[in-house]
Amino acid sequence: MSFKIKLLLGLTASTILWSCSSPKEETAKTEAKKPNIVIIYMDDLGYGDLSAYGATEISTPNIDKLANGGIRFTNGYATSATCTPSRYALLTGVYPWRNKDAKILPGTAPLLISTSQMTVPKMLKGQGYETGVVGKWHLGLGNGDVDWNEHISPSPNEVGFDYSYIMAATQDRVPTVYIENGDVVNLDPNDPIEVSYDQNFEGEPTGKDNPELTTMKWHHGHNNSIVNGIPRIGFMKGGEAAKWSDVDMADHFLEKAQSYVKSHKDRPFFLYYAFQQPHVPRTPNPRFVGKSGMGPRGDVILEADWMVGEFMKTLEDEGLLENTLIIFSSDNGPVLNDGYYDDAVEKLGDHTPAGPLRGGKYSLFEAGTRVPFMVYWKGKIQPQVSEALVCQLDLLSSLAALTGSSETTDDSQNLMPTFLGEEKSGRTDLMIEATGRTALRKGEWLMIPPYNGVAVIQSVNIEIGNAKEYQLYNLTSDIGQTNNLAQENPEKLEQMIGDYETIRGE
Ligand code: NG6
Ligand code: CA
Repeated sequence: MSFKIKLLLGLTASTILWSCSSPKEETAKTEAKKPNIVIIYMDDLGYGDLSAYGATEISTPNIDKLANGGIRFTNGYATSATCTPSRYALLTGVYPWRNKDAKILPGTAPLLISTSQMTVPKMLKGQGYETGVVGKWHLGLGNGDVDWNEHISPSPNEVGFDYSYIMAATQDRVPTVYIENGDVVNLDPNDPIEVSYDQNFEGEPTGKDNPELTTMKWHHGHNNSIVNGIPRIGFMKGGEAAKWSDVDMADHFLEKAQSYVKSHKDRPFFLYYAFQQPHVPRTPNPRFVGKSGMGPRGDVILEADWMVGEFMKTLEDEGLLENTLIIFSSDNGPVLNDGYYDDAVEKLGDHTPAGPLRGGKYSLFEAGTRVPFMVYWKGKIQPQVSEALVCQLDLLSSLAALTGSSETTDDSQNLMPTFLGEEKSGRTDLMIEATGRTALRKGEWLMIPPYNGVAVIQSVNIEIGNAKEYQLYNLTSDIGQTNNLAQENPEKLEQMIGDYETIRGE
């Protein structure tokens, strides 16, 4: 190369560098100041399931580090007592009862979030973030007619996530495969996948007809296709090579979450890391089997705790801990027998998954929606316990405020100062939801309107909050909701009914 050309190239390069690098560097600097954001989301973890929340029969040292080194909320809520609606609210900042389809979805349901809707990852993308989801999705995929052998769209990638590595619905629902950016992982084109929630495929065994092929016994529901010895909800045929290994699922998601962090450490990133534990089927890896003495439910809580520790180590090793805001919570409260015989009831011992709360998953009583909720940011948040009323619904507006976006919704409140521990108060009220029913929390009061239907779902043995009369509880003096004050306190009840109707728009 001649000197002249070299000079020219050099000049051009330096001109480009000089002229472009300056504003670029500026952007990089501003972006570097923006913290990474991680939401660690458990599935069916109860208010009393962590030692940081008072559990004495189980020890969760890694999750406790987040709780004790950050803010531990004692009035932190999912919007709902089941998965899909809570996840919908978490990601969109919209109350799930505003969307009639926000209920537990089958694996074949269409995408619940509209591609034109604002979401946490979309908002963060607008603020310069890379966005990823790893783990349980359960918000539907496609437009209702998914061909699992083709590229699936819309998927998380069309509602704000640059990267997605997910299971479609739940661990107990087909299809039992991983999906990366809309494509089933390890799919053999010669062995196409077929999925139906209506009828079985000819000649395929089911949990109902072929109990001899199962290694985990179903108790209610869960008697359709058998995968890895576990009978599931829904029918599936083919896709043998793509089927996940249940006992390796937690390790698999951990590895994906860790590599996401490592490959995005130079950008502000948002990672929604959605664990599958301790939802059924509980399938601890062999190295956790028997560790809790409580059967698989306890074992997978220990497994999840270990995963959180490993994930935190990755953030630390990559030098990201001081610049990463971590939110930890659960999508709904605890359940013991949720459809399989897995010793959750038999080996519970003195453990109280709901802590002092009444009810559990599916319930309008507190244990349905009040969940572990903590926010951790090393060096930034002073460790403390907060009694402020906060909800996962508020993350959209709060994270927007944190990152310089003005996005908000009617339902999602900017509680960033509360999440950072700079402010003691939270929401004044919150409408909670359980299997389509709603109840109002306001201040220290909770009002449940009358609902028809069973008081207890017998199969899971949980009181779900139905009663013929109004229920009014003072949660400060009666956290266990044993004393219905509706009759004694007609004025309060009247006010609560009025507020309830205003919020519901009735
Ligand atoms: C229920 C399932 C339960 C669980 C739940 C969803 C039966 C009888 N029960 O319908 O096992 O899968 O749906 O849980 O099928 S959630 O945490 O994803 O909302
Ligand atoms: Ca759940």
